[in-house]
Order: sequence, then C-alpha cells, then structure tokens
Amino acid sequence: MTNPEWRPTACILCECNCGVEVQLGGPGGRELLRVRGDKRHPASRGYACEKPHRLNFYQNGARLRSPLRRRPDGTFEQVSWDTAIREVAARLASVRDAHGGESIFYYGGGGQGNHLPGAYATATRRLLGSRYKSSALAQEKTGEFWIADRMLGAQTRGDFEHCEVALFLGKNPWHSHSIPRARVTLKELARDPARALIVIDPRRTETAAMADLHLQVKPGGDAWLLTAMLAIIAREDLVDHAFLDARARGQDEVLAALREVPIAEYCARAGVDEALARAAARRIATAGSVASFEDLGVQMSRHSTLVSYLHRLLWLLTGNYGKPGTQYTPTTLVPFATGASGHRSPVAQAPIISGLVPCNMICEEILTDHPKRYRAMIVEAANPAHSLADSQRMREALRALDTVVVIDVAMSETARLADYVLPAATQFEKAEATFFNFEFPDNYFHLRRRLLTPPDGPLPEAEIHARLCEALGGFDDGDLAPLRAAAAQGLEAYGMTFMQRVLGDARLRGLAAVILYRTLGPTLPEGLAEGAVLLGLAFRCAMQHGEALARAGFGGPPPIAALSLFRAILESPSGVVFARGEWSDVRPGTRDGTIQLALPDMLAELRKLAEPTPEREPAFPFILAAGERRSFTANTIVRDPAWRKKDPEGALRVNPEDAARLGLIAGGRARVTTRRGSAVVTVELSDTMQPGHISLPNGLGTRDPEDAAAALGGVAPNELTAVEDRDPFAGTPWHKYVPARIEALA
Ligand SMILES: Nc1nc2c(c(=O)[nH]1)N[C@H]1C(S)=C(S)[C@@H](COP(=O)(O)OP(=O)(O)OC[C@H]3O[C@@H](n4cnc5c(=O)[nH]c(N)nc54)[C@H](O)[C@@H]3O)O[C@H]1N2
Ligand SMILES: Nc1nc2c(c(=O)[nH]1)N[C@H]1C(S)=C(S)[C@@H](COP(=O)(O)OP(=O)(O)OC[C@H]3O[C@@H](n4cnc5c(=O)[nH]c(N)nc54)[C@H](O)[C@@H]3O)O[C@H]1N2
Ligand code: SF4
Ligand SMILES: [Mo]
Repeated sequence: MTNPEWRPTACILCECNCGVEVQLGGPGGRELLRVRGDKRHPASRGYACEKPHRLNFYQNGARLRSPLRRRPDGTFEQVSWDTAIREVAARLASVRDAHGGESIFYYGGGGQGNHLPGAYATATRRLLGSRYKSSALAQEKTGEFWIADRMLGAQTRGDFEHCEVALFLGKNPWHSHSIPRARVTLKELARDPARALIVIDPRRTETAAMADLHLQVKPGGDAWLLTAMLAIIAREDLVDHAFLDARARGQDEVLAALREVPIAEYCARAGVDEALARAAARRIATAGSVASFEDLGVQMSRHSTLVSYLHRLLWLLTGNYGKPGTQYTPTTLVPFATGASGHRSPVAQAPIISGLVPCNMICEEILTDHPKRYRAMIVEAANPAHSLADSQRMREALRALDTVVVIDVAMSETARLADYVLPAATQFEKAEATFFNFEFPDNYFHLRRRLLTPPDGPLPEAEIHARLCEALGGFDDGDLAPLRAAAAQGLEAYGMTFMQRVLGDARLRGLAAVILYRTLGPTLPEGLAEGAVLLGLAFRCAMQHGEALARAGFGGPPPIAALSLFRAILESPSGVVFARGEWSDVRPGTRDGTIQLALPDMLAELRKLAEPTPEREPAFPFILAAGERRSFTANTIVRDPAWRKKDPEGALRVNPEDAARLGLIAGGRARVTTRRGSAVVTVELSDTMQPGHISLPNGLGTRDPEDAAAALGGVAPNELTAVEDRDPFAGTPWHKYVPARIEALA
C-alpha cells in the first residue's frame, strides 16, 4: 500500500540536495516507494536527476541495528547503548588523559547532505580536547580554498544561470551536478547561440559533447593549457584593465610573467591545438560575463593548487567577478570554508587549511612513533578506509590506533576496522540539512523533517553526542534546568536564557550544540528535534550577515533576526530563502579590500612549468582517472549494487585504439596495475576516452565481496592510489593522475 501523501525531503546522493517529495509505503510504511522533484524547493524547483528514484536502496539497505564492540579475535559483538556509550567515553577519556586530547582525531562530520552531525560533534570534541580533524574536503577543495582566501579573501561560485559563457574545468556537471538543475542549465547554454559552453576535459564527457568548445587536454596538462590561455590574453591585450585598476593589485607582475610564456610550446605540452586555445581565450575575454567551475579533474591532478590559481587569474584578468553572470561570494548560514591557514599538523607539519589536516597526510600522522601521533579516531558519516588514497595504508593506520569509533548507518569498510561501531539513524529518520548552499543573490536553507522514526537500535547523531557528553560529565541537570524552564515559555524566553547562560559561559559555550538539542529539541515540532542546533548557528549568522538577512525578511537586532530566521527554518519543510545578497556587496575580503593577483609562490610554480617534465614511465604507459562520476555512482552512500541500473560492475573505460592494440574486448576482463596495487576489471570500449587515458568510477568496490553488508561491486579505486601522489602545497591527492598499465585476461 502506498500512502498517497507526498512528503517533502531532499535527495542525499550528491551535494546539490535537490528537494524531493516521497510517497511512503510497503511493510510498516517504511519504504520510499515513489520519489519526485519538489517544486517548492527554492534551488531545485522540481528538478531531480535519475538517481533519487531509487533512494529506498539507501533507506532500506543493509543497515546497522545495534552498537557493536570488537572482540579480541576481530569479530564484533552486539552491546547495549548504555555499555557502548560508557565504554566509548571511558576509552576516549583515557586516551585524552594519557596522551592529551590532541591525539584524538576526528574525521568526517557529514557527507552529501547530512551536516548536522559535524555540528553536534563539536561538543564531544570539546570535552575530549580533540583539536585536529579532517574530512573529504581536504582531498578535493583545500588547495582551492587556500588560493581563494589569499587572492580574494573569500570563496566564490559562478552564476551559471545568467552567464554568457560557462567554463567547466575538470568538471562534468551532466553527471556530477554541483550546481542546481545542472542539466536544465547546460541545455539552455547549449541551445542559445549568443551563449557559449567551454569544457576543459581529457574525456569527451556528456558535458563536453554539448560544448561549443571542447579543449581535450592531456590528463594532467591543465597547468600548461591555462598558462598558455592566460599568455594569449596578456599578449593580445585582452585584459580588463579598467576592472583591474579599480579592484586589483599585482597586475604588472603577473602580466610580465605571462608575456614570457612560449604559447605554442605550452599548447603542445597540454595536447591542445593552439588555434582552439586562442579561440577559447578570446571567447572568454570578450564575453559580457563568464561563470566558471573547477572540480576534481584538476583538483585531483598534477599542479592542482597552481591550477586553482591560474583558474582565478583567467576570470579575474578578464574582469569576471562581482557582476551578474560571473563569480560571487554567497552568504552562507555556516562559514565552513574559510581557507585560512596557519597552524600545522603535529607530526608531519602539514599545512592545515580551513581547519582540515590534508587527507593524504593522515597515515603519516599515525604510522610513526612520534610522541604527538594520533592515538584515537572518531569517524562520523564518512568512509576514509575506502575514500582516501591508499586504502591499504589507511587500513594499516586505523589498525595502529588505540581506539577507533565509527558512527555510520552501515557496516562500511571503515566500520569494519573500528573498536566500536555506533549505528546512526538514516537521513530520513531524523531532521537533517546540508551546509553546502551557495546560491546568489538569494540563498536558501533547507531543514528536512524526519520522515520515519528510527527502527530499534540506531540513534540520531545528536542523541549519540548528547549521551557521550553526559557520560564525559560535560554538564548536569542543574545546567539544563533554567533552559528547560525557559523553553517551556517560548522561543523568545529561550533565546534570552541561551544567550546568557550558554553563550555567556565559557564552560558551556563549546557544548552549545548538545545543550540546544537536550533543552530546546524536545519542544520543537514533531520530527525536528535535531534541528535545535540551528538556533545557535542562526545567532552567529545574524551577527555576521545582518543586512543580507534583513533583505530576506529577517531584520532587527541579531537576537531578533536569529529567532525569526530559526522559526522560518522550522516552518519551511521545502526550504526557505534566508539571505538576499546584492551584486554591489560582492567584494574581496582581503585585508586591504583589493584582489591580490600576484602570489609569489604560485608565480614561481608557474615559471617551473618551463622545465622539462619526465615522460610517462614505460612500465605505466596509461594515466588512470581513479574515480569518475557516472550515472549511478554516489560515493559509498548506497551500498547495494542492485541500486545501479547501468554499469553494474563499474567498467574500466578504454579508448578503442588502445584496446585493439592490447587485445582488450568490450565486456572482457583485464588487469589494471599501478605502482600501489592491481585490480581485475571489466572493460568498456569508449571513444570518449583519448588514447592513453583510462577511467574507473568512484564509490564502488570493496575488498571483501563475501560480506553482504559491504557488497558494493566493482573496483575500489583507492586500492590503486598512493598517499605520496599529492599536491606539494595543499597535500590533496592526484586520484585523476595515476600512472597505470593494462593487460588483457582470458
Ligand atoms: N553521479 C554522481 N554525482 C556526484 C558524485 C557521485 O559520486 N556520483 N559525487 C559528488 C562529489 S562528492 C563531488 S566532489 C563532485 C565531483 O564532480 P566532478 O569533479 O565533475 O567529478 P569527476 O567525474 O570525478 O571528475 C570530473 C572530470 O574530470 C575529468 N578529468 C580527469 N582528469 C583530468 C585532467 O587531468 N584534467 C581535466 N581538466 N579534467 C580531468 C574527468 O574526465 C571528469 O569528466 O560530484 C558530486 N556529484
Ligand atoms: N580515488 C578516488 N577517491 C575518492 C574520490 C575520487 O574521485 N577518486 N572522490 C572523493 C570525494 S570528492 C569525496 S567527497 C569522498 C567521499 O567519501 P567520504 O566522505 O568518506 O564518504 P562517502 O563515501 O560519501 O560515505 C559516507 C558514509 O556515510 C554513511 N552515512 C550515510 N548517511 C549517514 C548518516 O545519516 N549518518 C551517518 N553517521 N553516516 C551516514 C555512509 O554509509 C557512508 O559510509 O570520496 C573521495 N574519494
Ligand atoms: S542532482 Fe544530486 S541531489 Fe539532485 S537528484 Fe540528482 S543526485 Fe540527487
Ligand atoms: Mo566530493
């Protein structure tokens, strides 16, 4: 029986978190039977791609049902929540007492759409004195964050809906999205003769196939290509001098460096026809507006941090910033990507950007006898044993720790290495939200209501952290009583008491998240308790962004604005516009308010491009892109291979000429070998690949196909990658640039 009621929530399979509506039904009414786009959602407006229609594979896949404790022989036994919480708190506290809280490392905090756990975990970490953390962002975006912070003092996004020219650099939005309604936007761009779509990608992706100009760069050749395009802009004087004179510093130094660049040679090294590079540079420089997006194709390839710099130069030298159709800085509810760096990791002395230790350095921080090594790890809503470079090394590192605690909905590869596994409610069994909202001028926030109560066993992370904090002695009933009394009187009274008693108290301030959950949570409407932490976040947002909030209807002094925003969030099951920006507000957040074009270390890197680069090693004549987004990949969020309608084995894509030479046939088996590992794959012949380039999908594969709960199918890409292959500045991995060879198997 299907319940005819359509209930609003969001798709959780990529960072877009499109609003969807679902009809529940099946046994106990617990299945997500039908799913459609939610027209009331402010960003997706009814849009959804092919993936969410099968979200039930996530909700009703192989779930964890009980807290688990590892036995000495490596198997797991079920324990009660009381036992699990007591023992986890005691073990982590003893690590803290013996080695300092700094030795307790935190990884994760949210995947594609569940960012509230990270907010609640701040309280547990505070009590444990945990200082270092990381997440998937530190294996993709930290290089970009760091460059953006130094050049602009802010992160930016592109206005693709209104741009004349759209540029996608190492990004395939047809499949990976990352901008709302991606396919609609791409089709509009392709259809309109006055607009242009430019794609820089070694593969003729679905996006590239729609493009006006496809620059089919050699894998890892982007730094030469972008430098050549910038040099063309400099030499042909296609620079927007008026813009730079008014808003930027360092243009002379940058233009001088660019004028020295041998354009023809760099185009050849990038594998792109010079005439095409010139056409693209001119189209960008002469457009009324250009919106641009760099993603994993460059952020996980050679020169990734340099490319983030060159990419910014491309749209800054051409004046594509701070006006409609170009780049902007959205007002976000939670400032998660500051880009600020300064301190370093305790063992490897790796740069910490946006508060995150580089993912490729985590193993080095553990596999050492250094006294400051990490001794314990809390992993929440993430699967680093699968998603980080060099799974073999990561497994070794996890095994070397005194205590590993994993909070997950499923028995992930990481959970299987834990000492304690704590089962979390799914994203449809609690209130949840994403912090990745980047729209402009209007930005929105979507707190999704719980659709289902959790089954016996799993708990929402808010509850898990509240219990851990209680077991760690963080607060007592005396601390909570005045807040509970105030909550009974209404939100205004609560807000006042919260400000005085929690924000005004150094001991309780760091525990604000769980205190909100314990005291305000129970008074919130049905299915919204885990949203309590948003009151604290709304306070901070109102202090920082009063004007943008006021324009969206949340005016008044910060406490008043915060309360009305919080109410609106609770009352908007399909999301609410919380901030309204203005293009005139878009200005650099740098110290002197100007754009910094000349970064000395990056200009030095740019000059190094002139040096000869080693040829591909004869033993590894191919470049493997380990982890491509396809129609049915979604990181490791859905673990049942039956979810995937296409490409069930996650085939290796190979150019037909290469295949013919190596005796590979469509659907046949082959062995892929890298310096780090080897895997048996199924072959797909694809003329979208250029010769010498091969690709495997992301999010598939597990080492243990016997284990039904871990049955992802396909190849786990990080069995093939190495931690040493990383960017020298940000420590981000080169997953898209893995030297490899292939052999046909009978
Ligand atoms: N379907 C689906 N969508 C997703 C996800 C998913 O798992 N599945 N995951 C989400 C997440 S977490 C993220 S971060 C985004 C990532 O989104 P994308 O970055 O778009 O994803 P990828 O397919 O990994 O890589 C993009 C492109 O980089 C190209 N590439 C490979 N090597 C190079 C190179 O050397 N230079 C250049 N210029 N390009 C290169 C590839 O051919 C590919 O088309 O996707 C999100 N959306
Ligand atoms: N080689 C290679 N490696 C890659 C990539 C690549 O392109 N190539 N892509 C990288 C990128 S961009 C990313 S973002 C990462 C993603 O990798 P990770 O951030 O490590 O995580 P996911 O695979 O998204 O898995 C999220 C985990 O959260 C669990 N989960 C789902 N819902 C909930 C919930 O409500 N609560 C809790 N507690 N847990 C939940 C899932 O079961 C799963 O174990 O992978 C990276 N790894
Ligand atoms: S674009 Fe992403 S969030 Fe939207 S429906 Fe597709 S997978 Fe889900
Ligand atoms: Mo990602």
